[in-house]
Amino acid sequence: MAVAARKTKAPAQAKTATKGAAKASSAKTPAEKGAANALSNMPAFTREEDLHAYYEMLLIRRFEEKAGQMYGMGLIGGFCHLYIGQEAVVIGMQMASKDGDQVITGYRDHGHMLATGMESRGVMAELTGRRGGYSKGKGGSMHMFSREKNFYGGHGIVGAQVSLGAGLGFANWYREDGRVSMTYFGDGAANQGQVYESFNMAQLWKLPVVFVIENNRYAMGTSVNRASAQTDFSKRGLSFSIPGEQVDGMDVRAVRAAGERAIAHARSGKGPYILEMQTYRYRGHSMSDPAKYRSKDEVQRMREEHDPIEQVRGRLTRDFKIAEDELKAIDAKIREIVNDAAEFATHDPEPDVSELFTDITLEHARA
Ligand SMILES: Cc1ncc(C[n+]2csc(CCOP(=O)(O)OP(=O)(O)O)c2C)c(N)n1
Ligand SMILES: [Mg+2]
Repeated sequence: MAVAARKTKAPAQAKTATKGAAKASSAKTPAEKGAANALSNMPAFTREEDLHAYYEMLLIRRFEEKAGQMYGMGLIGGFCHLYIGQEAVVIGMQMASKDGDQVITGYRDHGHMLATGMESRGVMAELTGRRGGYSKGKGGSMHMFSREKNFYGGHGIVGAQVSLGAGLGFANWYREDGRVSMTYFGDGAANQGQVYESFNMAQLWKLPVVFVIENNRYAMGTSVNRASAQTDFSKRGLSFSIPGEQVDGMDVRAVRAAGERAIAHARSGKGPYILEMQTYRYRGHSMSDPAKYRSKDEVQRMREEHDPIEQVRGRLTRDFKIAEDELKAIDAKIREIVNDAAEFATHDPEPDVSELFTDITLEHARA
């Protein structure tokens, strides 16, 4: 009933949608875009904003490097998908968002958790299956949540988070609380059927959702060109008149600028918005992937020419004259946080056996 009543209030947005889609058609490849960005009128960051972005992205990078090491040492079991290379996406989006906005993503989720302010200790201890972990050591890498930080997981089923993210948007719209659901998924997930059911409903009801497609060019070992009939993901909402943009996801400034446009659109009641973040993962799909489907040169080129952290570092030293020592101090502080998390995650006890019978549906059925 509330749905019908509120639906009539939502203004038609056909105009905005056509405009956004038309813009997307002229998009360039990430490499071209990276080069163009250097010359174009990219909205500049202040010194403080660049320092903030640097700190936040480096925290994710160092955390993930440590997680990779700990996996190698046998301290982390199961699957472990690292976010190295993609840091600018979630950090730029967080810089564009407001307190209360929600984040939901797939299994490549450690960066999103840290970006929402979840503690390194709790995330690392969950990876090692210890009781101080966010899911008491019972969920692992793909199953962490924090209602306090508005992080809604952590989902191992490809595409599942898209419908759930639309659901978060529905709750926001129903409660009229002004929040926006930022729903992240990959280029591979973008080919899932439920994504389009979610797009349809989100646009029909003008739900405040930003669909962030992290196009890192591969879905496990399959390149985007082999798996997708339409590789311009900003156009994936055309049938539903959802506007979309392609964004240089390696440049945190481009991400924040696009994030601000998309979030403003969603928050103002105009409905969902799609952002295709053109990004790249440096590591394999998961820790068990030797990544033989791509050349070492390709990875090396992305690292050397487009690294999101190096871009900010360059601006800090060149434009803001930040001394090397100051950057080293930031790095040292981050290493301390990450080492502390690793130490905690190594020595915290495993959950008690009795925990096998808590947090399960049966518990509530009995009560
Ligand atoms: C429904 C479902 N199908 C298949 C899988 C196996 N699987 C796990 S990750 C993945 C690839 C997804 O790639 P993408 O969406 O591009 O995300 P990325 O790993 O690149 O971040 C697949 C097929 C799964 N987990 N769930
Ligand atoms: Mg992918």
